[in-house]
Amino acid sequence: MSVTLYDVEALPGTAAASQRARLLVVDDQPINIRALHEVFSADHDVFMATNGAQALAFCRQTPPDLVLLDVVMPDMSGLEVCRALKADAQTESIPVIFVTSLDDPAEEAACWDAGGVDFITKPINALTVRNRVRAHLTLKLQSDLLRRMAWVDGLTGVANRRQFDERLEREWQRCRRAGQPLSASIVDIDHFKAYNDTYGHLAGDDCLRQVAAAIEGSLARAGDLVARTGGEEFTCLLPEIDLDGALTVVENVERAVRALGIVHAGSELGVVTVSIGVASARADGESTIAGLLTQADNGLYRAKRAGRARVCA
Ligand code: GH3
Ligand code: MG
Ligand code: MG
Ligand code: MG
Repeated sequence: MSVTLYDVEALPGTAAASQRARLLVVDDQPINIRALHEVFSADHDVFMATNGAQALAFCRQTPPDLVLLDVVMPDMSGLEVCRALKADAQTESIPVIFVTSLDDPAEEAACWDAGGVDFITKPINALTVRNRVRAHLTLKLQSDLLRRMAWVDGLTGVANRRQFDERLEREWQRCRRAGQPLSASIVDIDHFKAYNDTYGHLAGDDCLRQVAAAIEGSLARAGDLVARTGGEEFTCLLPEIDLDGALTVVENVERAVRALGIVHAGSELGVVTVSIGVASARADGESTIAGLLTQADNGLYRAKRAGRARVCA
């Protein structure tokens, strides 16, 4: 059996471990920060924080690729900082290496328990710390890459079916708890088989990318999601919005795709268009996720029947 290892450096958009990474050094003693800065500044962008609050704020705003974290600090210990990073979905995947002068086994155990990936003692040995950091950066980049391959549609860059299913379940539960509606819409490119037949499969792929970007660009709110859920079919998830609101959003989607002006001789309007079905539900005892999607699909069917390039609820 042969195993294919993906070459991280060969993949577009992926920073390799040999490329500059963003490291955050957290220590209350400037002299310790300086020592690590000296080790890494030639190869990486080194950022500094002298207390826990600063470190957490930095990680939430602009997550670094790795954190080198002191344990003993006056206001908030490194252990607390690490636990806070691991408890937040936004920062949990940032690897934390503890750098400490503590050499007590119980203290070391506490660092591992807090979620650190490594433990380095001071005074630091430049060769050791450089290679440990390199190893953890490589692991981090590889796991980021795997996550991206598992969750993102390779052709268009929007979410894939797996991410969509996972988010749908989560949003359904969240909207149910909040007593909020959840809307969904299915967007299907009109006469796309004819487009491929006339302009070729490569042009078809390019069209899919443009349509995906147009849909994504029309969804304004941070919680909205578009996923490629079929060959030339996209599903939008619109949390906390009722049918009227969802109709407004997807009418914009329909117009945005048409406005791309992608010539399509075999289409009613002479350009690539989409048909959209939309539905909304309250996640209470009566309704189900499957019911919501079936309703959206019925709307899509009606939009096709009514002449395409339109939205139907
Ligand atoms: P309708 O207006 O009724 O939706 O007609 P349609 O031709 O769009 O629908 P149909 O389901 O008959 O054809 C879908 C086409 O989408 C067929 C298939 O070749 C094409 N397609 C699916 N996935 C891809 C892809 O990844 N790239 C390209 N270029 N074409 C794709
Ligand atoms: Mg300290
Ligand atoms: Mg289709
Ligand atoms: Mg179609």
